Amino acid sequence: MDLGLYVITASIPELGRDHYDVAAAAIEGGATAVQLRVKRRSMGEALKIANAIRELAHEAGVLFFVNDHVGIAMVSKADGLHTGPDDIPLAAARRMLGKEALLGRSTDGRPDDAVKAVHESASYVAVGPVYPTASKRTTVDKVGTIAVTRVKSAVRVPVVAIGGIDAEKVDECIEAGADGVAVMSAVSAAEDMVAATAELREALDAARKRHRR
Ligand code: TZP
Ligand code: MG
Repeated sequence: MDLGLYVITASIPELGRDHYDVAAAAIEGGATAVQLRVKRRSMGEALKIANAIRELAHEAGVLFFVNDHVGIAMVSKADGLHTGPDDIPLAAARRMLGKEALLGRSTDGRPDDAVKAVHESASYVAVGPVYPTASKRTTVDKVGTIAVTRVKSAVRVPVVAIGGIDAEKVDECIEAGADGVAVMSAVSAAEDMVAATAELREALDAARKRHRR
């Protein structure tokens, strides 16, 4: 499971971009995982988008995750589901999706929460927002890379840093112990999404080399 460069989709109508366009560019640019994060669509529409992204991702050997919607993850044959504390409980998602499914959990960096998520069968945990972000309303402004380090030393599953990350911040996230970085606006709002993904990938590869990951 390579969660090194994990791109989360967004729909940006002003830029003429929808979830599929973001995922396609991310896959072309070198993402190792993509997540469909739809918040305001009919389930029928979300499923169509999920199927299209899954096909593209799997052709390229890229992991495909669905945010929130366990049914969409199941029917689209996603590799996994990503949830937060207000979504379906991990144990229920595990029962529905089976033992092979990759289950991701958002945490705000408290090691106890991450440990609990792993006990409840999370396959990886996301920690954030590491830096301030406008992409999600969060209870804390930022948790910093120190939260990544703390969580990493508390769990054995991969830890993904998220929130306000761009190519320049990749190195410090990896140095802090992250197995990967998750980005939304750094790709979806970039003028050239493929180039932005490639730049993030280059930063990831260099950071992994530098910190021997
Ligand atoms: N969870 C914590 S921060 C965040 C999510 C989904 C938003 C990440 O978006 P960006 O644009 O990369 O800061
Ligand atoms: Mg959620």
